[in-house]
Amino acid sequence: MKTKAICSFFVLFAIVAGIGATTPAAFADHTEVAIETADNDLAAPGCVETEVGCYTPNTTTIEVGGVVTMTNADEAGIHTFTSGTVDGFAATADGTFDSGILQFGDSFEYTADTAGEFDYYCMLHVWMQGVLIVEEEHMEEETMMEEEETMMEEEETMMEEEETMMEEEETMMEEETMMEEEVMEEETMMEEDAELMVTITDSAVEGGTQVNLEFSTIHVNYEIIAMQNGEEILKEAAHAMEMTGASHMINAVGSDESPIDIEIVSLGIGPPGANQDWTGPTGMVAEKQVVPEFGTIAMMILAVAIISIVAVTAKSRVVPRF
Ligand SMILES: [Cu+2]
Repeated sequence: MKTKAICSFFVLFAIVAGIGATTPAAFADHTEVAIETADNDLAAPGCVETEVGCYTPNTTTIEVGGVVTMTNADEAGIHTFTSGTVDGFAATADGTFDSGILQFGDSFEYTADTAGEFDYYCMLHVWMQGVLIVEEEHMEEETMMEEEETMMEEEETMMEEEETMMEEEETMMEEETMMEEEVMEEETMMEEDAELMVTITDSAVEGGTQVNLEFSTIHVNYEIIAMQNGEEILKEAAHAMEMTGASHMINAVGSDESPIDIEIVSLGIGPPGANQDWTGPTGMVAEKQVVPEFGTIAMMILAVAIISIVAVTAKSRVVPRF
């Protein structure tokens, strides 16, 4: 009998030692716990009221997934760890766990797979009562809460980003609208401009100045006024049948001292003579000051060309000698 007790004690020690050895200290509290029958007079009712209690510890907490090792450490008796409640002397097992009868030194392992608060008792001594509290794993809970927080933060960030994007989109749309409006304004202006654009070019021709006009549209009725030294040297009303339609001769040459100022005034767009049907803007379209730079060079080139032809002709003339 003594041998058996010693053996049992060794088994118990081995189990406890094994638990201690295999369990990291940080997780020892809740992933694996040990409950023993208390060192008390368990054979008599009322042990639960004593400071020592009936089970040690009397209330045990473990996390879900943890293993509870229930050991009968009472040399004097056999006991059980049976989940359920006791009303007076009537015990009701709830079936969560039941060690069955444990001899001294015997152990029963229960894996706490369900969260909750479980009363348990000894079937042989119903006054022996304890509580096993199985909590949701803190780590998991914390991790989940952290994950939830992270997700909420991410959601917030996403919402903020979405808001920012929407704001940016709105801004872009506003900008686009503004740009479109600007383009439309520009187009309108261009349309108005396009109705009456005139390009004025001039060239010195035969002691005078030829003014060429190129309109942006056909059928422009206009007046051309040329002024030099405060005198009106040309004033003509004309009609541009084609866009590239008109040239006017001025019997004067512009110079730095006496430039010619040319002014084109629109009288309206429409068939010549039908003044009442003319449309489009009227008034000044363009003005240009004619200075003789290009004209002078052209005249010089013309003069050089004429001289060259004469010279070549003279040289190449073959005079037969007899
Ligand atoms: Cu018992």
